[in-house]
Amino acid sequence: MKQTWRWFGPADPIPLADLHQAGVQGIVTALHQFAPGVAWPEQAIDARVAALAQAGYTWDVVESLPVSEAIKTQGPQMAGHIAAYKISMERLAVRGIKTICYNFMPVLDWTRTDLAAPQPHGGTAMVFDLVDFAAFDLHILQRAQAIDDYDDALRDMAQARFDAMDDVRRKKLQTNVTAGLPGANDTWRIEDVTHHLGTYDGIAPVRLRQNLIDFLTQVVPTAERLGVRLCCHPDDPPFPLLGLPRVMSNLSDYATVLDAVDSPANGATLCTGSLGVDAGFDPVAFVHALGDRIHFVHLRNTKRLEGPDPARPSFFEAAHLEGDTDMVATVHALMEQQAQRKAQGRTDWEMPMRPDHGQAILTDLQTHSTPGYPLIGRMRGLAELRGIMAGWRSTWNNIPLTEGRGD
Ligand code: DNO
Repeated sequence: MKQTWRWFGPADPIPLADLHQAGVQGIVTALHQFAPGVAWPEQAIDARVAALAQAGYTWDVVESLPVSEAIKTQGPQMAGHIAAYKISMERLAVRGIKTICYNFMPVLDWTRTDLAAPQPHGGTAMVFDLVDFAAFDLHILQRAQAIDDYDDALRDMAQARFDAMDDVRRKKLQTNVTAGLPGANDTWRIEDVTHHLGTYDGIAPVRLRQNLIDFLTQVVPTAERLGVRLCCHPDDPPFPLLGLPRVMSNLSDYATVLDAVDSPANGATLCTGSLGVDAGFDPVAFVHALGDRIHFVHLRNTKRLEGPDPARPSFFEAAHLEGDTDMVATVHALMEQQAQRKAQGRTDWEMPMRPDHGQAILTDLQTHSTPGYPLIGRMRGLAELRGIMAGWRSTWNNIPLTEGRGD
Protein backbone atom coordinates (compact mmCIF):
# COMPACT_ATOMS: atom_id res chain seq x y z
CA MET A 1 0.00 0.00 0.00
CA LYS A 2 1.15 3.52 -0.57
CA GLN A 3 2.21 5.05 2.73
CA THR A 4 0.48 8.40 2.97
CA TRP A 5 0.19 11.03 5.67
CA ARG A 6 -2.45 13.59 6.50
CA TRP A 7 -1.20 17.17 6.30
CA PHE A 8 -3.53 20.01 7.21
CA GLY A 9 -1.98 22.63 4.95
CA PRO A 10 0.37 25.56 5.50
CA ALA A 11 -0.93 26.05 9.07
CA ASP A 12 0.05 22.46 9.97
CA PRO A 13 2.93 22.72 12.46
CA ILE A 14 4.63 19.69 10.90
CA PRO A 15 6.93 20.78 8.04
CA LEU A 16 6.01 18.86 4.93
CA ALA A 17 9.52 18.44 3.57
CA ASP A 18 10.62 16.71 6.79
CA LEU A 19 8.19 13.86 6.22
CA HIS A 20 10.58 12.16 3.80
CA GLN A 21 12.64 11.34 6.89
CA ALA A 22 9.68 9.33 8.19
CA GLY A 23 9.32 7.37 4.95
CA VAL A 24 6.11 9.11 3.91
CA GLN A 25 5.36 8.47 0.23
CA GLY A 26 2.31 10.64 -0.48
CA ILE A 27 0.05 13.25 1.07
CA VAL A 28 -3.59 13.38 2.11
CA THR A 29 -4.87 16.91 2.43
CA ALA A 30 -7.82 19.25 1.86
CA LEU A 31 -8.61 22.92 1.52
CA HIS A 32 -10.05 23.35 4.98
CA GLN A 33 -10.38 27.11 4.50
CA PHE A 34 -13.50 26.65 2.34
CA ALA A 35 -16.85 25.89 3.91
CA PRO A 36 -18.76 22.80 2.79
CA GLY A 37 -20.88 23.67 -0.24
CA VAL A 38 -18.32 26.04 -1.80
CA ALA A 39 -16.59 25.09 -5.08
CA TRP A 40 -12.84 25.02 -4.46
CA PRO A 41 -11.17 27.78 -6.50
CA GLU A 42 -8.64 26.64 -9.07
CA GLN A 43 -5.93 28.96 -7.74
CA ALA A 44 -6.29 27.50 -4.26
CA ILE A 45 -6.03 23.95 -5.59
CA ASP A 46 -2.99 24.94 -7.64
CA ALA A 47 -1.37 26.59 -4.63
CA ARG A 48 -1.77 23.39 -2.61
CA VAL A 49 -0.44 21.22 -5.43
CA ALA A 50 2.56 23.56 -5.75
CA ALA A 51 3.27 23.50 -2.00
CA LEU A 52 3.25 19.71 -2.08
CA ALA A 53 5.40 19.54 -5.21
CA GLN A 54 7.94 21.89 -3.69
CA ALA A 55 8.35 19.43 -0.84
CA GLY A 56 8.63 16.52 -3.29
CA TYR A 57 5.11 15.17 -2.82
CA THR A 58 1.94 14.47 -4.76
CA TRP A 59 -1.61 15.00 -3.52
CA ASP A 60 -2.79 11.39 -3.30
CA VAL A 61 -6.11 11.72 -1.50
CA VAL A 62 -8.50 14.56 -0.80
CA GLU A 63 -9.70 14.19 2.78
CA SER A 64 -12.26 15.51 2.80
CA LEU A 65 -14.23 17.17 0.09
CA PRO A 66 -16.92 17.81 2.69
CA VAL A 67 -20.59 17.17 2.05
CA SER A 68 -22.62 20.10 3.37
CA GLU A 69 -25.38 19.81 5.93
CA ALA A 70 -27.78 21.09 3.24
CA ILE A 71 -26.96 18.01 1.14
CA LYS A 72 -27.26 15.66 4.12
CA THR A 73 -30.65 17.06 5.13
CA GLN A 74 -31.79 17.94 1.58
CA GLY A 75 -32.18 21.56 2.62
CA PRO A 76 -32.94 24.48 0.28
CA GLN A 77 -29.30 25.01 -0.76
CA MET A 78 -28.79 21.41 -1.81
CA ALA A 79 -28.81 21.86 -5.59
CA GLY A 80 -26.20 24.64 -5.49
CA HIS A 81 -24.00 22.65 -3.13
CA ILE A 82 -24.13 19.55 -5.33
CA ALA A 83 -23.23 21.66 -8.37
CA ALA A 84 -20.27 23.06 -6.39
CA TYR A 85 -19.24 19.52 -5.40
CA LYS A 86 -19.11 18.46 -9.03
CA ILE A 87 -17.06 21.55 -9.96
CA SER A 88 -14.54 20.79 -7.20
CA MET A 89 -14.30 17.15 -8.34
CA GLU A 90 -13.67 18.27 -11.90
CA ARG A 91 -11.01 20.80 -10.92
CA LEU A 92 -9.24 18.20 -8.80
CA ALA A 93 -9.51 15.46 -11.42
CA VAL A 94 -8.00 17.54 -14.24
CA ARG A 95 -4.98 17.97 -11.97
CA GLY A 96 -4.74 14.21 -11.51
CA ILE A 97 -6.20 14.15 -7.99
CA LYS A 98 -8.74 11.37 -8.16
CA THR A 99 -9.29 9.79 -4.76
CA ILE A 100 -11.84 11.79 -2.78
CA CYS A 101 -12.90 10.93 0.76
CA TYR A 102 -16.00 12.32 2.46
CA ASN A 103 -18.35 11.34 5.24
CA PHE A 104 -22.08 11.47 5.80
CA MET A 105 -22.17 11.99 9.56
CA PRO A 106 -24.79 14.52 10.65
CA VAL A 107 -23.56 17.64 12.45
CA LEU A 108 -20.33 16.42 14.05
CA ASP A 109 -17.37 14.53 12.64
CA TRP A 110 -15.58 12.24 15.12
CA THR A 111 -16.56 12.50 18.76
CA ARG A 112 -14.39 12.00 21.85
CA THR A 113 -14.81 12.96 25.49
CA ASP A 114 -11.08 13.28 26.30
CA LEU A 115 -8.45 14.33 23.78
CA ALA A 116 -5.41 13.68 25.99
CA ALA A 117 -5.98 10.96 28.56
CA PRO A 118 -2.72 9.97 30.30
CA GLN A 119 -1.56 6.44 29.46
CA PRO A 120 0.56 4.15 31.65
CA HIS A 121 3.56 4.64 29.33
CA GLY A 122 3.59 8.41 29.94
CA GLY A 123 1.97 9.52 26.69
CA THR A 124 -1.67 10.39 26.06
CA ALA A 125 -4.53 8.97 23.99
CA MET A 126 -8.00 10.07 22.93
CA VAL A 127 -10.94 8.48 24.72
CA PHE A 128 -14.68 8.12 24.27
CA ASP A 129 -16.37 7.46 27.59
CA LEU A 130 -20.11 6.83 27.39
CA VAL A 131 -20.79 8.05 30.94
CA ASP A 132 -18.95 11.33 30.28
CA PHE A 133 -20.81 11.63 27.01
CA ALA A 134 -24.17 11.09 28.73
CA ALA A 135 -23.18 13.71 31.34
CA PHE A 136 -22.53 16.14 28.49
CA ASP A 137 -25.77 15.29 26.71
CA LEU A 138 -28.03 15.35 29.80
CA HIS A 139 -26.47 18.10 31.88
CA ILE A 140 -24.40 20.41 29.66
CA LEU A 141 -26.24 20.30 26.35
CA GLN A 142 -29.50 19.52 28.19
CA ARG A 143 -30.99 18.04 25.05
CA ALA A 144 -34.74 17.65 25.40
CA GLN A 145 -34.95 14.01 24.28
CA ALA A 146 -31.67 12.88 25.88
CA ILE A 147 -33.56 11.18 28.69
CA ASP A 148 -34.86 8.57 26.19
CA ASP A 149 -31.35 7.54 25.18
CA TYR A 150 -30.07 6.38 28.57
CA ASP A 151 -31.58 3.92 31.02
CA ASP A 152 -31.97 4.69 34.74
CA ALA A 153 -28.63 3.18 35.72
CA LEU A 154 -26.73 5.12 33.07
CA ARG A 155 -28.54 8.34 33.97
CA ASP A 156 -27.55 7.88 37.61
CA MET A 157 -23.93 7.30 36.61
CA ALA A 158 -23.98 10.39 34.42
CA GLN A 159 -25.48 12.49 37.21
CA ALA A 160 -22.82 11.34 39.67
CA ARG A 161 -20.09 11.99 37.11
CA PHE A 162 -21.41 15.46 36.37
CA ASP A 163 -21.73 16.32 40.06
CA ALA A 164 -18.13 15.32 40.64
CA MET A 165 -16.81 17.63 37.88
CA ASP A 166 -15.72 21.16 38.62
CA ASP A 167 -16.48 23.97 36.18
CA VAL A 168 -13.14 23.63 34.44
CA ARG A 169 -13.72 19.94 33.78
CA ARG A 170 -17.26 20.61 32.55
CA LYS A 171 -16.04 23.26 30.14
CA LYS A 172 -13.28 20.95 28.94
CA LEU A 173 -15.76 18.13 28.31
CA GLN A 174 -17.87 20.50 26.24
CA THR A 175 -14.89 21.62 24.18
CA ASN A 176 -13.76 18.04 23.62
CA VAL A 177 -17.14 16.81 22.44
CA THR A 178 -17.81 19.81 20.23
CA ALA A 179 -14.33 19.96 18.72
CA GLY A 180 -16.22 19.15 15.49
CA LEU A 181 -14.15 18.90 12.37
CA PRO A 182 -10.47 18.34 13.09
CA GLY A 183 -9.29 19.96 9.89
CA ALA A 184 -11.35 23.08 10.37
CA ASN A 185 -10.38 23.42 14.04
CA ASP A 186 -13.88 24.67 14.55
CA THR A 187 -15.22 24.75 18.07
CA TRP A 188 -18.95 25.05 18.28
CA ARG A 189 -20.91 26.65 21.10
CA ILE A 190 -23.77 24.80 22.77
CA GLU A 191 -26.30 26.99 20.93
CA ASP A 192 -24.72 25.99 17.61
CA VAL A 193 -24.97 22.31 18.44
CA THR A 194 -28.61 22.66 19.53
CA HIS A 195 -29.44 24.57 16.38
CA HIS A 196 -27.79 21.98 14.09
CA LEU A 197 -29.40 19.08 15.94
CA GLY A 198 -32.77 20.71 15.25
CA THR A 199 -32.17 20.50 11.51
CA TYR A 200 -32.35 16.69 11.82
CA ASP A 201 -35.76 16.65 13.48
CA GLY A 202 -37.81 14.09 11.63
CA ILE A 203 -34.83 12.66 9.71
CA ALA A 204 -34.82 8.98 10.60
CA PRO A 205 -31.92 6.72 9.51
CA VAL A 206 -33.92 5.41 6.57
CA ARG A 207 -34.30 8.96 5.28
CA LEU A 208 -30.64 9.89 5.85
CA ARG A 209 -29.58 6.74 3.97
CA GLN A 210 -31.84 7.72 1.09
CA ASN A 211 -30.34 11.24 1.15
CA LEU A 212 -26.88 9.69 0.85
CA ILE A 213 -28.03 7.51 -2.03
CA ASP A 214 -29.64 10.53 -3.70
CA PHE A 215 -26.39 12.49 -3.35
CA LEU A 216 -24.40 9.61 -4.85
CA THR A 217 -26.92 9.18 -7.67
CA GLN A 218 -26.17 12.76 -8.65
CA VAL A 219 -22.37 12.88 -8.23
CA VAL A 220 -21.27 9.35 -9.20
CA PRO A 221 -21.90 9.76 -12.95
CA THR A 222 -19.64 12.85 -12.88
CA ALA A 223 -17.05 10.93 -10.88
CA GLU A 224 -17.18 8.07 -13.41
CA ARG A 225 -16.62 10.46 -16.31
CA LEU A 226 -13.65 12.02 -14.50
CA GLY A 227 -12.14 8.75 -13.27
CA VAL A 228 -12.68 9.92 -9.68
CA ARG A 229 -12.93 7.38 -6.86
CA LEU A 230 -15.26 8.60 -4.12
CA CYS A 231 -14.81 6.84 -0.78
CA CYS A 232 -17.12 7.29 2.17
CA HIS A 233 -15.60 7.36 5.65
CA PRO A 234 -17.50 5.49 8.37
CA ASP A 235 -19.30 6.95 11.36
CA ASP A 236 -16.98 7.57 14.28
CA PRO A 237 -17.96 6.12 16.69
CA PRO A 238 -20.16 3.63 14.81
CA PHE A 239 -23.36 4.13 16.80
CA PRO A 240 -25.93 6.94 17.10
CA LEU A 241 -25.18 9.95 19.32
CA LEU A 242 -27.31 12.93 20.36
CA GLY A 243 -30.36 11.35 18.75
CA LEU A 244 -28.83 11.80 15.30
CA PRO A 245 -29.20 9.13 12.61
CA ARG A 246 -26.10 7.15 11.57
CA VAL A 247 -25.99 5.19 8.32
CA MET A 248 -22.37 4.14 7.66
CA SER A 249 -21.52 2.17 10.78
CA ASN A 250 -20.90 -1.40 9.62
CA LEU A 251 -20.45 -3.78 6.68
CA SER A 252 -24.18 -4.06 6.03
CA ASP A 253 -24.54 -0.25 5.80
CA TYR A 254 -21.69 -0.12 3.28
CA ALA A 255 -23.05 -3.03 1.25
CA THR A 256 -26.45 -1.31 1.01
CA VAL A 257 -25.06 2.03 -0.16
CA LEU A 258 -22.47 0.57 -2.51
CA ASP A 259 -25.10 -1.68 -4.08
CA ALA A 260 -27.63 1.13 -4.42
CA VAL A 261 -25.26 3.09 -6.67
CA ASP A 262 -23.32 0.23 -8.15
CA SER A 263 -20.23 1.80 -9.67
CA PRO A 264 -16.51 1.57 -8.93
CA ALA A 265 -16.63 5.36 -8.48
CA ASN A 266 -18.82 4.80 -5.41
CA GLY A 267 -16.39 3.31 -2.92
CA ALA A 268 -15.38 3.01 0.72
CA THR A 269 -12.73 4.35 3.04
CA LEU A 270 -11.93 1.45 5.34
CA CYS A 271 -11.23 3.04 8.74
CA THR A 272 -10.43 0.24 11.16
CA GLY A 273 -10.39 2.69 14.05
CA SER A 274 -13.98 3.82 13.51
CA LEU A 275 -15.59 0.52 12.48
CA GLY A 276 -13.47 -1.51 14.92
CA VAL A 277 -15.19 -0.01 17.96
CA ASP A 278 -18.14 -2.29 17.16
CA ALA A 279 -17.39 -5.69 18.71
CA GLY A 280 -19.08 -7.34 15.73
CA PHE A 281 -16.78 -5.75 13.15
CA ASP A 282 -14.54 -8.11 11.20
CA PRO A 283 -12.05 -6.18 9.06
CA VAL A 284 -11.00 -9.23 7.05
CA ALA A 285 -14.63 -10.02 6.19
CA PHE A 286 -15.08 -6.37 5.20
CA VAL A 287 -12.12 -6.59 2.81
CA HIS A 288 -13.33 -9.89 1.41
CA ALA A 289 -16.83 -8.49 0.83
CA LEU A 290 -16.08 -5.02 -0.51
CA GLY A 291 -12.34 -5.02 -1.18
CA ASP A 292 -12.60 -4.08 -4.84
CA ARG A 293 -14.43 -0.89 -3.82
CA ILE A 294 -12.00 0.19 -1.04
CA HIS A 295 -10.19 3.23 -2.37
CA PHE A 296 -8.51 4.49 0.81
CA VAL A 297 -7.46 2.91 4.10
CA HIS A 298 -7.16 4.42 7.59
CA LEU A 299 -5.24 2.05 9.82
CA ARG A 300 -5.96 2.90 13.43
CA ASN A 301 -6.68 0.81 16.47
CA THR A 302 -9.07 1.22 19.35
CA LYS A 303 -9.54 -0.79 22.51
CA ARG A 304 -12.97 -1.17 24.02
CA LEU A 305 -13.25 -0.36 27.72
CA GLU A 306 -15.65 -1.82 30.21
CA GLY A 307 -18.76 0.34 30.13
CA PRO A 308 -22.47 0.40 30.88
CA ASP A 309 -23.76 -0.40 27.36
CA PRO A 310 -22.12 -2.98 25.07
CA ALA A 311 -23.98 -1.49 22.07
CA ARG A 312 -22.24 1.85 22.72
CA PRO A 313 -18.81 0.90 24.03
CA SER A 314 -16.43 3.29 25.68
CA PHE A 315 -12.98 3.01 24.10
CA PHE A 316 -9.56 4.58 23.82
CA GLU A 317 -7.26 4.94 20.85
CA ALA A 318 -4.62 2.29 21.36
CA ALA A 319 -1.18 2.10 19.74
CA HIS A 320 -1.60 0.83 16.19
CA LEU A 321 -0.87 -2.84 16.94
CA GLU A 322 -2.34 -2.97 20.42
CA GLY A 323 -6.12 -2.56 20.09
CA ASP A 324 -9.04 -4.83 19.27
CA THR A 325 -8.37 -4.87 15.51
CA ASP A 326 -6.01 -7.57 14.28
CA MET A 327 -3.81 -5.32 12.19
CA VAL A 328 -1.62 -8.12 10.86
CA ALA A 329 -4.64 -9.97 9.43
CA THR A 330 -6.17 -6.74 8.11
CA VAL A 331 -3.03 -5.73 6.24
CA HIS A 332 -2.74 -9.26 4.87
CA ALA A 333 -6.28 -9.12 3.47
CA LEU A 334 -5.61 -5.70 1.94
CA MET A 335 -2.37 -6.86 0.32
CA GLU A 336 -4.18 -9.89 -1.09
CA GLN A 337 -6.78 -7.51 -2.51
CA GLN A 338 -3.97 -5.54 -4.16
CA ALA A 339 -2.56 -8.72 -5.69
CA GLN A 340 -6.00 -9.56 -7.14
CA ARG A 341 -6.28 -6.09 -8.63
CA LYS A 342 -2.86 -6.37 -10.21
CA ALA A 343 -3.79 -9.71 -11.70
CA GLN A 344 -6.88 -8.07 -13.19
CA GLY A 345 -4.72 -5.30 -14.65
CA ARG A 346 -6.28 -2.55 -12.55
CA THR A 347 -4.20 0.60 -12.64
CA ASP A 348 -5.53 1.59 -9.22
CA TRP A 349 -4.28 -1.63 -7.66
CA GLU A 350 -2.30 0.16 -4.99
CA MET A 351 -4.39 1.52 -2.16
CA PRO A 352 -3.26 4.62 -0.31
CA MET A 353 -3.14 3.95 3.43
CA ARG A 354 -2.32 6.26 6.25
CA PRO A 355 -1.56 5.70 9.90
CA ASP A 356 -4.72 7.27 11.23
CA HIS A 357 -4.32 9.12 14.47
CA GLY A 358 -1.59 8.34 16.93
CA GLN A 359 -1.06 8.62 20.62
CA ALA A 360 0.87 11.67 21.77
CA ILE A 361 4.26 10.42 22.92
CA LEU A 362 7.73 11.77 23.65
CA THR A 363 8.21 15.26 22.18
CA ASP A 364 4.57 15.30 21.02
CA LEU A 365 3.75 16.10 24.63
CA GLN A 366 5.54 19.44 24.39
CA THR A 367 4.34 20.32 20.89
CA HIS A 368 0.99 21.57 19.69
CA SER A 369 -0.76 19.44 17.04
CA THR A 370 -4.29 18.80 15.85
CA PRO A 371 -5.93 16.28 18.22
CA GLY A 372 -5.08 12.77 17.05
CA TYR A 373 -2.37 13.98 14.69
CA PRO A 374 0.93 14.22 16.60
CA LEU A 375 4.15 13.66 14.67
CA ILE A 376 5.96 11.05 16.76
CA GLY A 377 2.90 8.95 17.63
CA ARG A 378 1.89 8.74 13.99
CA MET A 379 5.46 7.99 12.94
CA ARG A 380 5.47 5.12 15.42
CA GLY A 381 2.22 3.87 13.89
CA LEU A 382 3.49 4.17 10.34
CA ALA A 383 6.72 2.38 11.21
CA GLU A 384 4.84 -0.51 12.79
CA LEU A 385 2.42 -0.80 9.88
CA ARG A 386 5.29 -0.62 7.40
CA GLY A 387 6.86 -3.50 9.31
CA ILE A 388 3.74 -5.61 8.84
CA MET A 389 3.73 -4.89 5.10
CA ALA A 390 7.41 -5.76 4.83
CA GLY A 391 6.78 -9.00 6.72
CA TRP A 392 4.01 -10.12 4.40
CA ARG A 393 6.01 -9.04 1.36
CA SER A 394 8.94 -11.19 2.33
CA THR A 395 6.60 -14.10 3.06
CA TRP A 396 5.23 -13.76 -0.42
CA ASN A 397 8.42 -12.76 -2.14
CA ASN A 398 7.53 -14.72 -5.23
CA ILE A 399 4.36 -12.74 -5.77
CA PRO A 400 4.99 -9.47 -7.58
CA LEU A 401 3.08 -7.27 -5.15
CA THR A 402 5.53 -4.45 -5.00
CA GLU A 403 6.31 -3.42 -8.54
CA GLY A 404 6.85 0.26 -8.83
CA ARG A 405 6.44 1.09 -5.16
CA GLY A 406 7.47 -0.11 -1.77
CA ASP A 407 4.28 -1.36 -0.23
C1 DNO B 1 -10.42 11.80 11.88
C2 DNO B 1 -10.75 11.47 10.51
C3 DNO B 1 -12.09 12.03 10.08
C4 DNO B 1 -12.19 11.97 8.59
C5 DNO B 1 -13.48 12.46 8.02
C6 DNO B 1 -13.57 12.08 6.56
O1 DNO B 1 -9.32 11.92 12.20
O2 DNO B 1 -10.65 10.14 10.27
O3 DNO B 1 -12.20 13.34 10.51
O4 DNO B 1 -11.22 12.78 8.03
O5 DNO B 1 -14.56 11.94 8.70
O6 DNO B 1 -14.59 12.77 5.97
